[in-house]
Amino acid sequence: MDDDAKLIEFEAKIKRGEKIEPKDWMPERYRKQLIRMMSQHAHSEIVGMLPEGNWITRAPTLRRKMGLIAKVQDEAGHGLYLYSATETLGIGRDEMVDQLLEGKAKYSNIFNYPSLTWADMGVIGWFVDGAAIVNQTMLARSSYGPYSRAMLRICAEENFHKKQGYEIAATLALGTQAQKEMVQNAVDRYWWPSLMMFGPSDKDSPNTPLLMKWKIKRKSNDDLRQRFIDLTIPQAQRIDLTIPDPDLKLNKKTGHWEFGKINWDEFYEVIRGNGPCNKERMTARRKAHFDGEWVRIAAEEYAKKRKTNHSNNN
Ligand code: FAQ
Repeated sequence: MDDDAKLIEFEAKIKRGEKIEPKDWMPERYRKQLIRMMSQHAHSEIVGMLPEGNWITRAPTLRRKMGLIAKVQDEAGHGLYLYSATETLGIGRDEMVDQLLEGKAKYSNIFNYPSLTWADMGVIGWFVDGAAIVNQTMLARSSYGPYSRAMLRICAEENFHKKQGYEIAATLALGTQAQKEMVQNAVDRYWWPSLMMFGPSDKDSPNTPLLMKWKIKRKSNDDLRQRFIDLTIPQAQRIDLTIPDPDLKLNKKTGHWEFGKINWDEFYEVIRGNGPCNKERMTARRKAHFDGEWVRIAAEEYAKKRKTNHSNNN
């Protein structure tokens, strides 16, 4: 079969709702788009451990500390599934990690904001994991088999994270005046950057048309953002917290919440590397990589030794 015929078969397969698997033929642009998106996603999970990791030693109770440790560990696991899934596309993990450490790779805008108080642990779980679930439930139906399967497992874990976050936020919101002010302040700081997590508006999103054509993405950035807003506002109302948007209005005809203008200049500044914490995050990642060198060497030596023992025994 020539490439044109292969492309027709590839697109027919996607149309029939079948998954594309690593050994199947795929157009180079499909492979490249997946590597771009999945590696960014893997990096986001790993960098995303930093704002919350920062609070493990200061969690207010043992129960909260255990929950937070488990959450941060889950995010590391998500990074590992995603790096492994991306490796099925023919790129090495070392190469992806180098791209991140050299500042050539993107990761989610949201992790370049500081986590200033314990309330941020609640609001990050509620908003950031909440946004991730909305996005990733859609990606669990992605046309690429390894990505969609990784998403199923990740979404199950993110659901716990979101519940844990909302429970922290609700506890503070129903607590003392100082606790209520602390959680409202976290909501004020995290609301708009959380909306930006879904990416630019559809009209300014260069990757969406191709991603949707090949069913890597099943819904557009704006549609997912709207779904997140519609789900989250009643949750905020239930615990008497105010969303910092004076233009929010329920459109009774459509059933959707209309919202104010997103500051896209801020978004582009953050993803260009000029957000409040970009430099701090990359310095922390580089240090962790450098400090972990001996572990990588030991693991490689151990793997080599096991291989030699195995071949000697056979
Ligand atoms: N941040 O054409 P589009 C999590 C870039 S996981 C940074 O619309 P696309 C779990 C985009 O890369 C969060 N950059 O792009 C957790 C592109 O640049 P490029 C991560 C962004 O791919 C919780 C350019 O803008 N989730 O939080 C962002 O169609 C708590 C134009 O954009 C995923 O990665 C952004 N927010 O749509 C972990 C999900 N948005 O590459 C720890 C998978 C856009 O051409 C703690 N990814 N850009 O140079 C996706 O669903 C999509 O890639 C989007 C962007 C929706 C993020």
